[in-house]
Amino acid sequence: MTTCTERPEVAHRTIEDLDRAARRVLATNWRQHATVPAARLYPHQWSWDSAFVAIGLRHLSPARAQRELESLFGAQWRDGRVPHIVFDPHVPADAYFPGPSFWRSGAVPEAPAVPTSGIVQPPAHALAVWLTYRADPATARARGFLSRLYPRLVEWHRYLMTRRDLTGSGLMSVVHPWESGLDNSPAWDTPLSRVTPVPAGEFTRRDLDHAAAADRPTDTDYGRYVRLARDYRDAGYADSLRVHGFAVEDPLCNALLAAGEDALASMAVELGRDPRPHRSAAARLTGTLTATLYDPAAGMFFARDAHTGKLIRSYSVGGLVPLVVPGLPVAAELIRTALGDRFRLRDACPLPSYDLTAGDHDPGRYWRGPGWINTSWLFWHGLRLHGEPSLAEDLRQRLLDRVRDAGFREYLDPLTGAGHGTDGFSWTAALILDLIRAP
Ligand code: 2M8
Repeated sequence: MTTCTERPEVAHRTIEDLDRAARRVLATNWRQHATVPAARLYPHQWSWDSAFVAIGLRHLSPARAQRELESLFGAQWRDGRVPHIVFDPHVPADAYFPGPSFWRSGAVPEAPAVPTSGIVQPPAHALAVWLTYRADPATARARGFLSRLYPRLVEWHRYLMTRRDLTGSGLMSVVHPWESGLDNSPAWDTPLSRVTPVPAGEFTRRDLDHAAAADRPTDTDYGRYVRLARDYRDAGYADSLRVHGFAVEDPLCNALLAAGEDALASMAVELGRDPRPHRSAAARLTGTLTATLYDPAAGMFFARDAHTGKLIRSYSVGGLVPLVVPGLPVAAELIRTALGDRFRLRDACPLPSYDLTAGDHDPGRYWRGPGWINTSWLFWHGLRLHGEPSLAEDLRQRLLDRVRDAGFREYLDPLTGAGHGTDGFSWTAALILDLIRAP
């Protein structure tokens, strides 16, 4: 039986009510040194969630935002990877699946003492570190925030740009749908269809104790997720196309990497170091991303299957996220696509995770249709970056209205605004705090 224990709060009447309630969510989800995405569904620290949380927290407590990122990078592996989950040893072992006993990071020489997963998530961290630093440079300097985080970010990006360049194209690959952040996106259906699912009886899902089954991935999806993670683990987390049944060059991750190199250039200047290697990495990534994953006829970025070399022509919100890249040569085309029928930027809100016109668009099921605040925030950031202040302001207002009505849900029906997934979701609260304070 499915029980939904994390229910929506009442609608918030004013912006002040919304602000207060968002702070409450972040206070409830804070665990001494980091924020969990949601108290019951996700009771550990997640990688890109912490980046978004810091972007909001920097307005409440710059020092706490810095600690959020420092604690994540405290669990960085010696090979440079930043794990997608840092497990809290005080949380019962069966609170989340797959937990530490599945990933067995303790058996890997490169892993830290604290138990972690062995996969990664989208590299939103350099952008978050830079925004967090900028919120209060004096406190950051006093705490040595940038000088400690900068070399760790450099190692993180080096891991992605070298060990994860599985095809030699100059782009990084994700090797598990969980690494993409957009777990059950329809864009992954074709490459995933080659993966044999582990039978459902061989593992116990915990997510369905806290969220409706109709809002979550299916058992078959989970069977494939388990197979891929198990294969990677059993290969000692080695990065080679031979190990990975699933590998895609994804526009969202590569765009965040390019934007992150741009942020690293600014950090280097601040620290009196040479920004040029970061500027050239950003330019190279932007060029390769556009030359390889952009389809001019569609006005859209698509992921590329690393095994077949073919573009996956599925309209996922991940294909709009390259708008975060400074100097993106196809920004105007991408905005036009967002304004069209597939994403309806002017009235659907949050930005749908998947093509509204597709026959298999599902407005309530996770990354197969609902709108999410983080990808909408990234697009909003990109609109401001590319000289579209009025579209950005319109999106910001509608995001605030939606969350005022639905509460801090994980994702929302982009047409009706109905909330789905867990309530009390950290990045929804954090990014709303940031949107409220947008200059
Ligand atoms: C979701 O993914 C986790 C696995 O990492 C899960 O379903 O258990 C995704 O929405 C992901 O993007 C997010 O970081 C994570 C925690 O909020 O939940």
